Amino acid sequence: MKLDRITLRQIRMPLVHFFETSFSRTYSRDIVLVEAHAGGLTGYGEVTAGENPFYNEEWTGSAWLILRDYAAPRVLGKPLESANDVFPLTAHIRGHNMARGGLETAVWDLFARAAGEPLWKTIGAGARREIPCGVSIGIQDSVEQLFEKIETELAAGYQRIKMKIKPGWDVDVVRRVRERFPSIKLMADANSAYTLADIDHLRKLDDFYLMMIEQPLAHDDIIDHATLQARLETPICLDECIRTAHHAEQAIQLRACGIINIKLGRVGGFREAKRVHDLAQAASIPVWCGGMLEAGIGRAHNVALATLPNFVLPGDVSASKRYWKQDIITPAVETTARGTIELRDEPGFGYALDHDFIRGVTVREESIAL
Ligand code: OSB
Ligand code: MG
Repeated sequence: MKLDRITLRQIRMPLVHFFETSFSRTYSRDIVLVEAHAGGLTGYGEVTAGENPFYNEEWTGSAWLILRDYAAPRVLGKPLESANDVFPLTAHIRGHNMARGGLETAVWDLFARAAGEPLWKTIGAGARREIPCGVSIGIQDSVEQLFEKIETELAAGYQRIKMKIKPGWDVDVVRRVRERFPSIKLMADANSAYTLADIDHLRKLDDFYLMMIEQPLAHDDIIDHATLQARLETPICLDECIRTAHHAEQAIQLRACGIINIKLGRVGGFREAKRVHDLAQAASIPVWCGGMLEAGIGRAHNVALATLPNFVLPGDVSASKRYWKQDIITPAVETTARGTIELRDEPGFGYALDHDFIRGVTVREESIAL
């Protein structure tokens, strides 16, 4: 197969509720969608970069330029035996994994559609028919608001609660949540808000039998996490700093974490995500699928990924309606009363695109052709 055209489309959609992490508060998303065209067929990908370079170095604007000027020209017209060939074609680009991943995942979807099979099958997954779901709840204006959100999500059936923490919204808030909800599966995500100077403070979180503490230290550090893990009972889960399978290897070797959050964009797509998955599985490190406030395409890709066998913990992949008044796919992604998302068997990522709606939320569009 050869791609004859790649279309980039930036959509803008307000979130139903703002989402606050230790690095910023987001009210509205600007998302780059990638369409990979070959011989009349189209595959769809979604870039998971945020609106600002605060989670990692990428943002909507950088992803657009990397895709247009570097990634698309390297893949267009090249003979592709399988979607596995895309990752190496863009590997000369340093970093920018989310931009590269937007195109890579579109080509996986394209190959699935060409084969008339669901994406989960094309990527070699499908170890379960439904994926266990948790939710990620942002920093709120008050602890009462946080309690309310947790109540709502538990009532909806979600299997675990992740709460965002930052200095000033951490030990005391976690203590109150734990007192109020003594038996829920609970975890905290710091998005790199601490340093080793905070070891004694972070150790206080050991009192609350959290499932894990996600990315407490620097976004680009593995070694300090190993130092911290040796002093913490609670397992550390790495997110930001696992950008390649090699990073996963090093983190495992150094005992920097007990758990890994895998995000498709952060590692550049399905090929590298599967390598991280396989390495973690071989080392008995469980993984789960992270989220980046995706619209429907990215969400559906996450569902497919999370059916690989070692995705044994509930992830951050949840129902479309938690994010969007209307999603770009139909039906919207929904959860069962048991807090799962069921796998679909349609060719490709499994949902239909709402093209009219997508056109209505598009703020720019550009095609790169041979
Ligand atoms: O660290 O997992 C994170 C959202 C944006 C950037 C980083 C993160 C998150 C989330 C939200 O936690 C997960 C989701 O609900 O999509
Ligand atoms: Mg995280």
